[in-house]
Amino acid sequence: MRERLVGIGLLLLVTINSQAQMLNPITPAPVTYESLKATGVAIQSSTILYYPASFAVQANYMQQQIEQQTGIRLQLSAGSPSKTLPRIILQTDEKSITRPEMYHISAAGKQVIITANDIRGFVNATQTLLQLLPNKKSATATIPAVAITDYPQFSYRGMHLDVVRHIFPVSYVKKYIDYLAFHKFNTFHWHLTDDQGWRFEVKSYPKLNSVGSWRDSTLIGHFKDVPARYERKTYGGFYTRNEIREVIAYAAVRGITIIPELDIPGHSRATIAAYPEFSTKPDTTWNVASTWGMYNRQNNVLAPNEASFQFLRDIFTELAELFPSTYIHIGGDECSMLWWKQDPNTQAFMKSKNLPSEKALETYFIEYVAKHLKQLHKKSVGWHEIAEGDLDTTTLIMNWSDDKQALAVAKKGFEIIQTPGKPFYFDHYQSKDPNDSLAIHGYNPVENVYKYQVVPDAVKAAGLAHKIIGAQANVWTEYMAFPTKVDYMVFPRMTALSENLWSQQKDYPDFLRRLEEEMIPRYKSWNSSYFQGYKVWTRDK
Ligand code: TNX
Repeated sequence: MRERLVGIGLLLLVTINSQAQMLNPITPAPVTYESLKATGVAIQSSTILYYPASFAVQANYMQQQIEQQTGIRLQLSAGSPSKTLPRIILQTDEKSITRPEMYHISAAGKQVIITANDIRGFVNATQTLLQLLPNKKSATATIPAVAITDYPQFSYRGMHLDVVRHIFPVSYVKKYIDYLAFHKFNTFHWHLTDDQGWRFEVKSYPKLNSVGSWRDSTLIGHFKDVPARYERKTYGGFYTRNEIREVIAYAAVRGITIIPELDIPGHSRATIAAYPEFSTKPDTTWNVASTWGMYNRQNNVLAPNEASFQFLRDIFTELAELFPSTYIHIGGDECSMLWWKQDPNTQAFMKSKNLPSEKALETYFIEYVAKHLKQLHKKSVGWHEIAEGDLDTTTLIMNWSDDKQALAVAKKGFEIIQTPGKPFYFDHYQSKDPNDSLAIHGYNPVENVYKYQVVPDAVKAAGLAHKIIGAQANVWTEYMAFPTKVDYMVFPRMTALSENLWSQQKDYPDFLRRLEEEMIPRYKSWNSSYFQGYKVWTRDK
């Protein structure tokens, strides 16, 4: 009898609770979100934020972010919490925090407790806290009574940015990193070199900057337009070593790893413009490319000679010294075989090394650099074209093709980051409106990004699901000349991707509700020119 009464009591409680229940406002959706039957925690400038000394940087970050959003500057204290209320306590706990990047928030009455064990855990909790707080300035603000437990589905959650086809100011690169942190991504893939320019300051080969960082003109319109039109104006630039250090430090506070990419042995036109001796025709004066879609159209490959290999050792050493990331991206995509086929010296080199094909020569280049990086205690990442030959399977593979390719690479033993052109290329259109702003081609609406299955069925069926460690979207900037255009192309797709990668439970209608109610106002407060037609341009159109 007593048990039955308790049962009824519980039922009542649940009903009352669900009446008072606040729908989850957080994106990406947390693992558990429980709205508590209690009063929320009102914070103001006298509220103290207590933190463990080892997470001082993240406590500062949290203080700064809350102030930026609400105008309330919390007091910081590294000491053990006094009895003064209200208070926010950051703490670590080996028992309840069982995995990387995990956090727990409980807020009720006069106290918020945030538990995490690593930098990313506290950074992730900060983003959730920001979404619990009102997005406006006031003297006091209330954090609703909640209990949240949260951790990511995939360990690699990345966004890429091509700063070659167009370069963006350091201030925007930082803003982009803020976008990533807000969406609980953990990796920024910085595409620093390509045919159209060299974008980081180098000590050992100064002409990479004085020559390779600049092009004399830039294509106007689509690269397939006939006739092609150009803006005849010098365009370019590069990030100084100090600027790069500044960006790395900025990202580190936010738990974001930066993987820099230096794309070889193709996509090297800017390199051979600066140093023709690394090309298959050393007597040629090459220009830095001013058009896009170079594959098989213009010579842009490194030649396999001693000068080139010395260059690769030096330049990757510089890169590895500058960037703390364990992983360095060495490119390897779209390497045209044509120029190697036509060059007698390259053919002689292949013969001397017993390389049966140009494809094998490409693998030779990649292996050469991967081995060098290993000596520098770095690991390599490359586009899926490199997953051939005897390449060491510690190299991480980014698959920009389809599910079949993912399966083939997984079968070879590699770990994979999924970046399929469909739907994770954010340089593709997100509408079929003929008046939409110029993009590369294709149709990748936000719904496709949300619903794409990162681990394809075929990979699961082969028992290789564990080989897929996560995914990323790529932002190639041929048709994005300004930050406003980048914002337009990435939002709301970046938000959809973040939930696809973070959350186990997906619910598209609920995502759209949060997008409308919570995220669009955020985009606006970031002054972001997001794509507005996301509800019209769905998967079926
Ligand atoms: C292919 S996919 C590229 C980029 C282009 C992009 C345009 C890959 C690794 N390389 O160089 O910018 O297509 O969508």
